[in-house]
This record gives sequence, structure tokens and C-alpha cells, in this order.
Amino acid sequence: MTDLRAGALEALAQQTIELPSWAFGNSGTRFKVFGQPGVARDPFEKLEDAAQVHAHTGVAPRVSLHIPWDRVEDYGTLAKHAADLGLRLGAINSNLFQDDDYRLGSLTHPDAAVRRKAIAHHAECVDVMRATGSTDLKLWLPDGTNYAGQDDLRARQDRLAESLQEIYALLDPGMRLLVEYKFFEPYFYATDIPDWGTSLLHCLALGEQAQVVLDTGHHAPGTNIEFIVMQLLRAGRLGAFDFNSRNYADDDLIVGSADPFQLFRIMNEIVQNGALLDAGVNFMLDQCHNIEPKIPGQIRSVMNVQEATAKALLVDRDALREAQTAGDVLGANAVLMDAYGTDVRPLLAELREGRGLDADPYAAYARSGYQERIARERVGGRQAGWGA
Ligand code: LRH
Ligand code: MN
Ligand code: MN
Repeated sequence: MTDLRAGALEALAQQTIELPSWAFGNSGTRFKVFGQPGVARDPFEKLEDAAQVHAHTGVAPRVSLHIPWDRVEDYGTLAKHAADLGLRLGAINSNLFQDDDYRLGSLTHPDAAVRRKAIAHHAECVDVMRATGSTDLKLWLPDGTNYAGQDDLRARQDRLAESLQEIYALLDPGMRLLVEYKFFEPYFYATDIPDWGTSLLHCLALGEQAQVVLDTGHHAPGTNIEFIVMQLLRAGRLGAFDFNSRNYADDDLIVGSADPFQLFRIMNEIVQNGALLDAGVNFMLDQCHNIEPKIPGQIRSVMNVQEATAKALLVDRDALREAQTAGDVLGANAVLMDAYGTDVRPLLAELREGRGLDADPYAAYARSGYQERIARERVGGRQAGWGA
């Protein structure tokens, strides 16, 4: 147990979690966006807020951007601002879902001119990556159809494959294309990248620099997500997570809030397959804080990922293997459940205090006065992007 604990502390000290810039802007559903006082008004302020999350947790040194939501004149200045705050810019997300031209699709659109426009947007994103030092280009394809017969499903896949090839060709060595899937929405009959299998097939056709993004909110209810994690790791193609929680659809709730046991099972596969630290998996959050305050929402999310990770690290792998080999069904399950049932908060408190941080980042932020200061100083916060 002491060995496990020491090993867990060591791994937790190296773990990093990437924050989404859009978590710091006002967001909402298609029904209402509730504005919050002090919310970030531009990408620079989003980085300042993200820096608070990193300052109190010590494990969130990168921020993903979304283009055009985070479009600025000079990305070098934005990257310098990040560096001054002790941060780096992470994945650059493209946006194929807010342009009138994309009504019938973007990379799959029947009209080559629209496809060219969508590809050109990725050239802009790659330029942003060069200016910011980012290495991950993240692409979620919203394309799909609403009615059977609306378009030729196979022709759409062929057009997609061609478009992806052009985007892949834009990458510099050392850059990755992360391809995200989602089973439905904004279209409701056939989505062009609905699942990990489709995403993986396209990545395999593209080459080593193409990897799959698993957004935990993008599956049908009841899907065994940890199985997908294992399968993608086995194929060497799990590039990143978009962590969030869902009860119904793509709810984008705080990771680990709806089903902490699922998050544990996911992190268990990560640890079991040696993918926590050096396997190239980018652990990103993709969440919106529609009614809760944003910086504490991100702090809570980071803490939830840390707790699930800590529990996964405490699984007694030798005992597990022994029970599995012996065919001890309940014994093997009990090894996992013992780890899941462990209160890891003291371990994480020790980790933080060892780095000179407060044992409770959430409480430390509340005491810091930052929230009151931004509420006073910032007027007229912006919407994160949806509908903006
Ligand atoms: C799509 C998605 C994708 C987008 C983000 C804002 O539902 O998960 O990652 O870029 O939401
Ligand atoms: Mn996502
Ligand atoms: Mn989503």
C-alpha cells in the first residue's frame, strides 16, 4: 500500500489537464445565456482566469483555443501573455458549425467550393499553431443529414476523406490532427463522423499524426466508454479526451459530476495501459458552466479528474492480475472497488501541500478575492461562442 501510495503521488505530480478557453466565457443553452459578473471579455482575460485555475491546482498549465471565438490580431502576443501567466496554449479547435455556407455540410459538402472554404479555415488554424507553438489541431465535424435519402452517405465519406487528406497535408512535423466524433447533433439522421470507429478509420488512412479525440459526452446512453479507451490505446490512436459529464445528451457538465464511477473506470484503463503520462494522450476539459461560476467550476473539474486518477493509481495491479488469472470474478472486482472506495482527498492534499499549494484549491480561490476583483473591474462579459 505504501508503495502504491508513493507511486501514485509521483504520477499525480506529473499529470497535466488542459483547460478550454470557452469555459471562461458566458455560455448557455439554446434557451438562455445567463451572464455572470466579471466574466472574461476576450481571450486575454480567459487566459488570466485559466491561470487562476493553474495557480490553485498546479496541474492545469495549458489552455485550448477555439477559432474564431478566440481570434486575435496577433497570436504571438497572446502566446506571450500565456507564457507571462505561466501557461501554454494547447489544442487549436477549428469551427465548422457556425457559418451559413455549412448548412449541408463543410468538409463533406457536395459543393467543392464550400469544402475548400472549410479546408482553408484549417490552414488558418495551422498558422495559429505556428504562431502559438501549439501542436494539436482539433477537428470536430458537425456535418450530417436530417433525412434518409437527403444525400449519398458513401459519397459524403469519400469527400470527407479527401478533405481530411488536404488538412493533414498542412501539418508540420510534430503536429497532430485530432479527430473528434459525436453520435448526433446538430443533425439528427446520419452524422458523418458519428463514432470512434469512423474516426479511427479516417485517422488510419491519414497516417501517424492523426489521432482520435474521445469526448465523454458524445456517446449513446449506456455506451461502455472505457472499452473504447482501451481499444483506441491498443491501436495507438487515442490522442486526447474532451472530459465532461452527461445525463442526457451532450450536456457538457462538470467532469465526474454525473457519474464519478465512470470517470474512475476510464482512468483505470488509462493507468492499466500505461497511458497516463508519456503516451501522448492530451487530457482536456470540454465543458460549459452555464449556471455555476466559471473559475470554481474549472477548479472543481480539475479536482475531479485528479481524484479519479488517484483512485485508478491505487488499484493493486498485482492483486488484480492474480484474481483475474485465478478466475476470481468477485475478487477481481473487489480490487477495483477497494481503490474506488478509497478517500483520496488526504493524498491529494499532501500532493498540493508538498508543492506549496493550499490543500483545498476550491476554498483557496474563494478566499483569494480574485472573483470580487473581476466582478468589480470587468464590465460586459462576452458569450463563449455559441450563437455569438
Ligand atoms: C462539439 C464539441 C466540440 C466543439 C466543442 C465546443 O459538441 O464537443 O469539441 O469544439 O463542443
Ligand atoms: Mn468536445
Ligand atoms: Mn460536445
